[in-house]
Amino acid sequence: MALPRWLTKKARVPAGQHVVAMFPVLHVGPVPPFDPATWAFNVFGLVQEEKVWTYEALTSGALFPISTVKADFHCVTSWSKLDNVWGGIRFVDLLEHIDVSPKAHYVMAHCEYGYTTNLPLADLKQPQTLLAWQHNGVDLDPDHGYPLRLVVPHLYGWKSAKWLRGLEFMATNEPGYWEQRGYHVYGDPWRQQRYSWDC
Ligand SMILES: Nc1nc2c(c(=O)[nH]1)N[C@H]1C(S)=C(S)[C@@H](COP(=O)(O)O)O[C@H]1N2
Ligand SMILES: [Mo]
Repeated sequence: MALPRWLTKKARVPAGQHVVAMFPVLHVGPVPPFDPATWAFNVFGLVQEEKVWTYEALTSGALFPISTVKADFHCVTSWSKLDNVWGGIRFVDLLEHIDVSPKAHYVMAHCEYGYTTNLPLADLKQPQTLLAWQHNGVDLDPDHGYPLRLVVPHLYGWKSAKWLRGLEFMATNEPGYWEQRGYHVYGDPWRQQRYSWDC
């Protein structure tokens, strides 16, 4: 009988990836400043009612339960960082407070300075998908996305949008920042979906 994938570290690393010990910082553009007094999280698009939450409302634990998820992280540039413990709120717990139109099947993540990435709603609904502000028990470094980042560990790292400011519900799968520049529209590391021409 084959060993389950999680029993061996080697089996947890997709083809074309290598494990790193440190936590690389990778993004385009500068690291944005954060002012909790003016920061707001916006939910818009195909929803019955648009929502705006303050940082306090989102992260206090009063509206949305705080969860941790342990997961490996795979960047398309070939590094993988194993065993990250992310802290934040699960997308599914956020969804409890959003009246999504039945026409919505995709979501665009919107970040500071215009970075975007597109995801199927079904992938955001996976229990390991978080809106996170902690990594390994401490607040994220601003470099790694503080005050809020998406963590979608089953897809390549560019989908784990840092400095997240909103989610737009959409009927069609519109390409985000890297997807418009040749990256794969879905980005499954287990199928090496790096570029748009990969199956
Ligand atoms: N806003 C924003 N989020 C982003 C990026 C970016 O350029 N801008 N880069 C992505 C890429 S390609 C990767 S691999 C991860 C890296 O996360 P890290 O810097 O915390 O390791 O962030 C993702 N999130
Ligand atoms: Mo990446």
